[in-house]
Amino acid sequence: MTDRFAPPSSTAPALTSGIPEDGTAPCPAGTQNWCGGTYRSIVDKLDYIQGMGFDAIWISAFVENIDTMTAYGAAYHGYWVEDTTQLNPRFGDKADLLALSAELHKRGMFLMVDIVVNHVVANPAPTVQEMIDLNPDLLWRKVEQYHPRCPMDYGNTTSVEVCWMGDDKLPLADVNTENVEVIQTLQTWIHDFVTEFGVDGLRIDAAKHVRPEYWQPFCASAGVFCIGEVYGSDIAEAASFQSLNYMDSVLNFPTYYGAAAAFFNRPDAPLNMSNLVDIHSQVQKAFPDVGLLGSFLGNHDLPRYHGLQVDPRTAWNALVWQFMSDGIPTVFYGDEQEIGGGDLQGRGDPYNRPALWTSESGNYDVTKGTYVNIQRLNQVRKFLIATDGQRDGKTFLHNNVDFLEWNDNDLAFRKGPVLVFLTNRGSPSVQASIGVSSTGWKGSVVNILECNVYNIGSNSSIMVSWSAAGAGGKPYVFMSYDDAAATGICPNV
Ligand code: ABC
Ligand code: CA
Repeated sequence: MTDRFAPPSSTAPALTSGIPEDGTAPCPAGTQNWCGGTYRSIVDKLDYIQGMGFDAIWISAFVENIDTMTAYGAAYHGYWVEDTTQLNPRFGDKADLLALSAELHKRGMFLMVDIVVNHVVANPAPTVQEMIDLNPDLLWRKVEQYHPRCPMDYGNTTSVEVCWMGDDKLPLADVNTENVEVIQTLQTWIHDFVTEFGVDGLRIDAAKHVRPEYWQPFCASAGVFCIGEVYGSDIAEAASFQSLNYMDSVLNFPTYYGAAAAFFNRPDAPLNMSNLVDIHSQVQKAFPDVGLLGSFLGNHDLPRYHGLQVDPRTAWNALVWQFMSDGIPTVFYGDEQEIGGGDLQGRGDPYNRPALWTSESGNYDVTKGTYVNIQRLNQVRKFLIATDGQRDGKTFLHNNVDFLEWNDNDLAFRKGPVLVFLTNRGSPSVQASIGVSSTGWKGSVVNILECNVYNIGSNSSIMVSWSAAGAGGKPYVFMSYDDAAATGICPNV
């Protein structure tokens, strides 16, 4: 989230109105105004991102937004688009965005941008014509370029596609994505934009709110990886975006809900690992390629999991699940600093979007537990991916998670060359263990998370227990001894 991720940069002049003058100005959680982050600020903090091992960033929506106060504050998040074809001057100018793109590519990293096509936001008016007349900056200036206003019924597909999001205080005017002029303008724009700025991927906002056939030619025109936001637990709906070739991929909301149930569900519901196994098994059947799905434990709309009274070891298990299972892991800025924000009813916005440069947000601490855990997991992934073609019949990228043993608390799964053991039992030691036989391994293997060496038992079996003092609730990622040695991660291996 460009406005919130990094403080106003000393390398760029700060905009004035309503923006704190420097990075020390208070911008506490819940602020619905500009905090002043820009593309230059992101450049300043790329070492911090790359230090965790990430090789891509996803920046929030970047086009011209309504720039007056609304019933829900200012458009710091970028989703209240007026004109898709113009850059939002709040985040810098063309040269700044080009500089961000160039700096990423210089580092061998990629740029994904958030695209909002479905709606525009304007000062509300009784009719569409009046809305257009009142708001000279709107790109779409003809009544027929909008769908007639209707309240959205989330249970009805047509309504989801053509009705208006938002509410009476701030309606999100639904663009008529059947209108030929709209279709052509947007296709030309995305092609030119991606080309000019060297964009590598698109995160498509509100993808299910546009008739899905719209996206194939749009993404073809962009010519880059497209990943859609299909918010909800409906597996068939999400999978159709990939199976019917509307776009390459979607953010994996269904498995997110499974992971939430397994690792950090609300305190009123017991944690349930079996639910994750059940949901993700269905996801594997429904999607042609789960390896391309975006996996996540939170985003700018969801409550922060570190705020949900999750045991820290259980949160670590959730992270291991995300990074060692199917898909492309994405991490919402600040989760690496273990910040909270959001409520127990599933609401995140606006408390989940603090400025990261305040002391309550951790101030880019590179020794923070989750920062370091992500670093380790990315190191392991990078090794596995770089050597992926070298193991007969076992690939980390192309073998889907194979669930081996599980109950409501514990899970053992294989993904290509690694064997993972997880639990949601939490930090206190308990009499519990889980084992797998016929692993195909002999001799010893290594838990790459902590560099401890384990002996393989008879029957090629391996077992972990959470009963020893200090061992409560820990995750395990086993690799063959040779693989572990080749990672260079463990001085003792
Ligand atoms: C503002 C204020 C809020 C206020 C709200 C009314 O207005 O900030 O405090 O409550 C942007 C801004 C927001 C802003 C909104 C509206 O615009 O970021 O701050 O909220 O003005 C995307 C983006 C999101 C963005 C928009 C709009 C779209 O990620 O940041 O919001 O450009 C729906 C949409 C989804 C959208 C999301 C916010 O709303 O589908 O595209 N996200 C159900 C529905 C979902 C729905 C979701 C949340 O609720 O199926 O379609 O998402 O409302 C599961 C069920 C699910 C269910 C979930 C909650 O529970 O299986 O179906 O999802 O168990
Ligand atoms: Ca729509």
